[in-house]
Amino acid sequence: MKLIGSGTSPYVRKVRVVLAEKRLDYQFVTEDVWADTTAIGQSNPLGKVPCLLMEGGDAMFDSRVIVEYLDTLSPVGKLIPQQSRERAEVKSWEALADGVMDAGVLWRLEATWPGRADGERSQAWIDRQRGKVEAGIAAMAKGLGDKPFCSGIHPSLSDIAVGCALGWLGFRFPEIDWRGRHPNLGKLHDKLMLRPSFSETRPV
Ligand SMILES: N[C@@H](CCC(=O)N[C@@H](CS)C(=O)NCC(=O)O)C(=O)O
Repeated sequence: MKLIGSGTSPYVRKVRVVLAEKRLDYQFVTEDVWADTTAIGQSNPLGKVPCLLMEGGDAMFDSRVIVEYLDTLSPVGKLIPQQSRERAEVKSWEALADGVMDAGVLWRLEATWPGRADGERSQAWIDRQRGKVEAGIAAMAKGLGDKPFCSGIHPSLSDIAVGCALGWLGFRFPEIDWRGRHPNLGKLHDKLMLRPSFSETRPV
């Protein structure tokens, strides 16, 4: 398998962490989807990473589809439970963490995307997305409470998705003090960073 991605994308990191936790071999192919010359459209018509190229060349996206597929490939370290209720809980955590990243990406693009002239940037839109990021962080902190992991008693895709969202916020928006405001999220993130899957994929 080949994973097309970048070292900064939190969605790509989520897939890389899952690949590492599942001990699955793959080749990492970096692609700058923002470059005029990007070839990502040949694999993903949406022009986004992550994109998984399977043996035979078929392409799979997006990150939620990929991680769900990867979890079925090996019984090692099951990350998404089979039982419907528990499964929905983990997928909800992933939706929350991905939603924080989605809003953060929209915020960042509105503020920095070179294709938009300064006069075209909307502070109201930035504030709207920032509100979602802040509300999402608060919801993650409340949902985690004083539990060791987001759902269940073992690390799962919930923790991976939350860890990737927090790591990316720290990378792109260091001014957001989620760690100071929510020590439980800081504790979870520190614990995840002890795992090679996380420490070896920190955003660069
Ligand atoms: N929902 C997608 C989001 C992927 C995404 O937005 N990736 C960004 C990189 S962080 C991207 O490739 N953006 C390029 C673009 O929007 O043109 C997923 O979970 O994979």
